[in-house]
Amino acid sequence: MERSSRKIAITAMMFLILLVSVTGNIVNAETIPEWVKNNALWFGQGLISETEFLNAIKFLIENEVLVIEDSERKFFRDTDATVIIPNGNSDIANVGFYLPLNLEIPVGVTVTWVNDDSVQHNIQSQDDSGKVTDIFNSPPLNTGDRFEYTFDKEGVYKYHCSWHPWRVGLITVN
Ligand SMILES: [Cu+2]
Repeated sequence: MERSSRKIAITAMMFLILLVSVTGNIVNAETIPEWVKNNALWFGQGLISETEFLNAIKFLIENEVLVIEDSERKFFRDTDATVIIPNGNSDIANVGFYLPLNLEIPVGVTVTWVNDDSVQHNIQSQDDSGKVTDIFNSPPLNTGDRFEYTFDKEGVYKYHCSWHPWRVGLITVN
């Protein structure tokens, strides 16, 4: 009897894990409280309802015993990146490098350049010799203007501003 109820409990726990893996990936599974284990056991024995069993799972998620990766949120977090054109960027004597100077991103990320400088700039993709290429080319960007480009291929992309060509930045797409 003891052995068969344990077998049922294992089945219930496997169901729990399956349920979670359908919803998302388990990133972190910490100690499961005794009462939740009991709930799984009782559910397997038909002593508690499905609702009570699901409430136990809900408890694990709400208290971050089971951490589910929110693929939706991950999507938003990983698909945006920003490069700031800082104030003073136009002056060759200044430190005003792009922030960050080398942005590393995974494939599929949309990069937004933001002009925080008091003067106009643009963003032009360039080849290794500094010649403008047609991969991404922004119009003139006034203070506060933004320019977006989505990187769909791996590689190291260099860019500069055609009015201040000594300002070269890098986007590394892995
Ligand atoms: Cu410029």
